[in-house]
Amino acid sequence: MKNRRQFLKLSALTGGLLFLKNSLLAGFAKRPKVNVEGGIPQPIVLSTWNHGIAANDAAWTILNQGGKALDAVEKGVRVTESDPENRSVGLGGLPDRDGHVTLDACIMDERSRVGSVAFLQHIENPISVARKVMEDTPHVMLAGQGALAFALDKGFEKTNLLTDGARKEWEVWRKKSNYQPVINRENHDTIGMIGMDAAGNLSGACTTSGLSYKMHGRVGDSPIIGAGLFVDDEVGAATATGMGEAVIRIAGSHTVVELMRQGFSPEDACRQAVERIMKKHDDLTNLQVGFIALNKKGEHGGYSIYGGFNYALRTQDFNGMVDAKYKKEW
Ligand code: SD4
Repeated sequence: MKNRRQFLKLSALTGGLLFLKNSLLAGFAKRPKVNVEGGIPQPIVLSTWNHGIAANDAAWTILNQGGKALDAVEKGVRVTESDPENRSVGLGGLPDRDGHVTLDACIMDERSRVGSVAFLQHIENPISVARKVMEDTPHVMLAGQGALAFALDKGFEKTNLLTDGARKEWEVWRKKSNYQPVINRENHDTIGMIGMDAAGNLSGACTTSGLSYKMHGRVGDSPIIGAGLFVDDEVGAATATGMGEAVIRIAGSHTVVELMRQGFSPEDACRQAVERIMKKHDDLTNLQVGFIALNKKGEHGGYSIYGGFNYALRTQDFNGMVDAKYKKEW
């Protein structure tokens, strides 16, 4: 008993020192640091859909070694971006209606630094370009040709992102379609990843090839800070998947974080954002939207309009999928 008390005291002391160091380092001396397990931050990472398992593995390798959440989320989602079998992110993503693969991505850290790229072509890992925008420019967002020129200038390689598989699917669509882009109901969507590191810092990343067969030039929620992703290190982090147009209309991820600030649990915050979207749409046919969220205590949750949405979770004790709650059956 005595030993346990000593251990707890020591843990509290170590946690306190860590807290002080990080606060000073980040320049936010008054920022509250609330974490699980006796005041010691516990790393955690969660990401949308089944492909999040492999992405979380990469992120976990960093978090488990005491690395930064920012590095973890970037490295994590790169796995999905580089997976040619994934039809809605990076390489192998389905193209727009004219056959061009165009990518959107953004990243945000515990100091509310942000970087984003939209309508970017020919670059396999847009999330890393977004990070470069954040770190190497005075701007937040680069789009289209300018984003591509910036990426090439930074040494990213020009790549053909339209794989044979994706091209064949697009050709089939083109033959039978009257231009009706429909959100993918299967478990292979945009990846949004949010995580907390051992210093208790939160970061997030979101990356996608967007709505398949969209109009050329269309940009969704995923590169828009506050819509596809939002992190406030005082409160929590959230990210979105599904129909970006609907997410943007309520500034979805920012809404989820603000609801957590008001005291709602991550799941309740996601549910309220989903309900707000539902209220603003008369026709919910094919309108799938899902959010996941994480707060500073390490609590997490997800919620979607339609069932079938899940998220991959990795902590010290758990590595697997969690089914999100939802409003409706397909
Ligand atoms: C978008 N939210 O571009 C993304 C796409 C997505 O499942 O999540 N698809 O609207």
